[in-house]
Amino acid sequence: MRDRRPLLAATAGAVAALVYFGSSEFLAGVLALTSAPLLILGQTVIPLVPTPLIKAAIAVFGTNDKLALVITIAVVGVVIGGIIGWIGVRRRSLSLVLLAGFGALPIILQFTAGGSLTGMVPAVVGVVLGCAAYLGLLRLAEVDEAPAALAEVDEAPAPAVRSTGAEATRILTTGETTGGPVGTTEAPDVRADDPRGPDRRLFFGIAAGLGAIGVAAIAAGQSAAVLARNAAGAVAQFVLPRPAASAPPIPDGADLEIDSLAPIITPNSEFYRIDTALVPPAVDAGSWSLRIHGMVDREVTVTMEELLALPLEEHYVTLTCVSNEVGGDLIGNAKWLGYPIRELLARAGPTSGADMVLSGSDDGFTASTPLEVLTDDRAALLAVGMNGKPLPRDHGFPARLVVPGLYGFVSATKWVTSLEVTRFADKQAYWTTRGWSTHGPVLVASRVDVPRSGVRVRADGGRVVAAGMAWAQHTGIGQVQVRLDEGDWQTAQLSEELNVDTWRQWRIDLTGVSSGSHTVTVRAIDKDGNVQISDRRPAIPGSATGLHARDLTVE
Ligand SMILES: Nc1nc2c(c(=O)[nH]1)N[C@H]1C(S)=C(S)[C@@H](COP(=O)(O)O)O[C@H]1N2
Ligand SMILES: [Mo]
Repeated sequence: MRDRRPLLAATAGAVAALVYFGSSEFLAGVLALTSAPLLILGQTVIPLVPTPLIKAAIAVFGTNDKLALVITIAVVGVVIGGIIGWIGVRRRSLSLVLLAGFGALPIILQFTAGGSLTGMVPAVVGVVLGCAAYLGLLRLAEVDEAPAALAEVDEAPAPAVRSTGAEATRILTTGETTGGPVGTTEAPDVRADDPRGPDRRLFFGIAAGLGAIGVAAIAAGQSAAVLARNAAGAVAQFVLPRPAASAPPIPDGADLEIDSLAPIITPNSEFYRIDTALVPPAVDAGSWSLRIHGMVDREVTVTMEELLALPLEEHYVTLTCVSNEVGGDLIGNAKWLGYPIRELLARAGPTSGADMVLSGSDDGFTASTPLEVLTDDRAALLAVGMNGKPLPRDHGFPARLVVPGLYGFVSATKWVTSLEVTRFADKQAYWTTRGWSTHGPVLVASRVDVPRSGVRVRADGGRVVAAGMAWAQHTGIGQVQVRLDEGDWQTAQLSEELNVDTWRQWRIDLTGVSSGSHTVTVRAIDKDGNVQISDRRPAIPGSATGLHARDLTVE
């Protein structure tokens, strides 16, 4: 008869991990604590993940990359739980020490990061319940185990131990691929070769039940956390003042209104989100303040009340991420309401020699922005409003920076709390220490939105409409050219410009298009005559280059 104890113990360990995550996530969610273990582990892992892997994850999971990370951590946790459980077949106390140790990891991480005592509650409860589930399940499984059998394994010669190990590895792999409660599939054959089957069935039933409760509790905890954040109501209760200077009205023809073409103004709910925070920080507007310090004549602190009383300005500015791939959608355009950073810096009086402002946020992110860009006449804003609404929490509530002409990673700090006037020679920002450039001017770029990829196009008498977006923030788009296959570059029609800081739409009627496969390629030229770079270059360190092309099949 095969020794089933490694399987049972590994199952108990895996279930213990689910009970641990489930109870702690649930408690953290319900108590609105930010110390949920999955969250803490995720936040710890993010900075350690190599940038290429982050990029790959974003490419695969898009904005669900954070959910993917949380699930990965939970799965790894369950596998570790299984291995620890299996160790417990022969070394019970070691397995308990390991279970408690892994369970306490988030507590230690949270504590070293200055967490509170109450913050420890979810993980401590999780450890206690997880260990209890493990011991309880083992007891249930071993009711019928003959103590002699245990001793036999303990004293087994090396080859026997190895085979036990191999068996457990096989089982863990099975558990991983089926993803579900390991026991449900194993139970029937356990019963077949074991006359004491019913107890085993009870064991697997309870294990599966506990595991399912654990998974449900994780989901409930995460939802409760989201609800609690939204119910905090800070964003809802925040009333934006009327702008002292409104944005000029949107000109006719600013939006060509073509199906599948990105709208000229991106709704807040569809605006791309990029940040290193697993959960957007919950910043209280009432206690928020911005500190301007460093190489300044006098340190200045601005509270929200003071900020809202200042003459705020509205500006359309297009924001892009440096990691945007050629043809990608990490770009959006919004009407921002805020106060010019230039005015705030003038209050503090930057001293000579300073050439950079290191903005910092509530979540530890930093960005290095050239001082001259923040002091010239462009609409670099400390923004509180986005498309007529307070900033959504994901986009930096209650205040963030928006700087025309620079990629977000060197300028658009969300949840901003400090501006340190300094020098590029002295300080480095978050992404710069990870291989990205120090300065991040936006390159002229364009993409094809229409026809959508994979769509068969009906050529209407040989005529096909192509359309897309083009941007060259703070210089402005001068021209967009399109070509069919290897043909000549043709000039596209442009939407009316909102201002030089925003993107524009383009459209073209391609004529004489034969049926079959074709490629539409686009390139933009800015108002200074800079032609979009056609050489393919990866995003690191200063944005991907290359021309966007779309294949289409004409019927
Ligand atoms: N605090 C904070 N601010 C941040 C980031 C971040 O990770 N943390 N990411 C930056 C990057 S890389 C970009 S592209 C923009 C994206 O802003 P959005 O999420 O509002 O689109 O925010 C910037 N501001
Ligand atoms: Mo970015």
